[in-house]
Formats: sequence, structure tokens, C-alpha cells
Amino acid sequence: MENPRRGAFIVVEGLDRSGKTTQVATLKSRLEAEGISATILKFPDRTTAIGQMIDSYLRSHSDLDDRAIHLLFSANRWELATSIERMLAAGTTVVCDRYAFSGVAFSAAKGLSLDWCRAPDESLPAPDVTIFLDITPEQAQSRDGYGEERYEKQEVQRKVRAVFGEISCEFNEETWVTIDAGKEREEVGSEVWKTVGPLTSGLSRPLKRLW
Ligand code: DGP
Ligand code: NA
Ligand code: NA
Repeated sequence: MENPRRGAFIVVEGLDRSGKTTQVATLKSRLEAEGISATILKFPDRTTAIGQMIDSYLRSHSDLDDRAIHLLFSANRWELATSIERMLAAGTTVVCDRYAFSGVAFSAAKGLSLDWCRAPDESLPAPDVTIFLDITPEQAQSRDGYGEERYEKQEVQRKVRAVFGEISCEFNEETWVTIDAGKEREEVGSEVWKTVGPLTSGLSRPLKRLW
């Protein structure tokens, strides 16, 4: 008989150097150790044609109007929306390193309105849970590699963190989980697992859409 259960859609968000990439990789290993098929996606996906334009912008090799780059980031998510849906339907758990919440947070931090920022991501697949790895811009700055890209400045990160705070208020504690990412890596990992573990037996409820 066909398994009616779909995979869980998990998004991990945070400031730059909050440890997302490490936690996402740890989570994937943990899921696979439990026999659950899992895929990691990372946004921006710098491998596509649109992703290459984004990469060039982030490395300050090119400049773009704030709204134009916003729409490119969104288009980069839409490029993968159908494959996200397919993977979930096939029972694969999808773990996303950044998603539309970064899209809104980084652009709203530049002064664009929340409503304008949200519009292009409307009706993308909605995550079952968003895990926000919370770190202060001061803690982030002390981590390796900080400052290499365009947005890695205290002042920007402070504004981005404030917008993430605003966005989080629109969600309940089941769909938005904030974890103190200033803690030890293992401790953060076990908190991530506490959130994701209960979703791993598959979901029968339909996938929602943003927002
Ligand atoms: P990462 O590869 O995760 O380090 O992300 C690259 C940078 O791009 C990081 O500073 C966060 C930012 N970013 C990620 N997604 C978006 C988005 O949708 N819009 C904007 N404006 N910035 C984004
Ligand atoms: Na970064
Ligand atoms: Na990163």
C-alpha cells in the first residue's frame, strides 16, 4: 500500500556565523542514522544561473538595486520549489539552510517594507518548523571567517536580527523555535533534535504555503 505520509520540511535560519551549516549537516546525519531519508538544500543556491548573480553580489563583485537582488533571491527559491514538493511527497525530509525568512529579514533590514519583501515568496511551500539559531552579532563576529561577505557587518546583522524577531511573532511555538546558538555545538544539536525528532515519523497533514 502507498505510504500517505510525507517528509517534514525543516528550515534552519540565523544570522551569519550562527552555526547553521554545521547544525544542518549534523541533523542530516542524525536523521539518516534513524533510517530517515533526508536532503539538505541551501539558499541561496549559488550553482544556478540566478545563484551565480547572487554570489557575485554577495562577494561585492557586482552591485544591484535592493529590490532587484531581493527578487533574485526569491526567484532562486522558486527555482527549487517544485523539487522540494516532490521530495516531501516521496517521503524525504527536506532540511533547508536559510529560506524566505532570510529573504525578508535581510531586505527589510535595508529599509524595504515587510509587506513588499514578503510578496514574491507568497505561496512557496511553508516549512513545518523553522529553527532560528539565535546569536548576538557580537558573538557572531568573533567566529572564523566573519566579515568576508557583503552583509557581515555588526550594524547590518543587528537590524537583521531585529527583523527576525518581528517575523517570529507571527508564528506559534510549534512552527518557530528559537535556540540559543551561543551555546556549545553539541548542546545546540540536541536542542535541534528535540524539535525535529517528533516530526520524523512522517506527516499526514498537507503542506502549507507561505505566509
Ligand atoms: P549564506 O550562504 O547562508 O552565508 O548566505 C549568504 C548571505 O546572503 C548571508 O549574509 C545571508 C544573505 N541572504 C540569504 N538569503 C537571502 C535573501 O533571500 N535575501 C537577501 N537579501 N539576503 C539573503
Ligand atoms: Na554568510
Ligand atoms: Na552560512
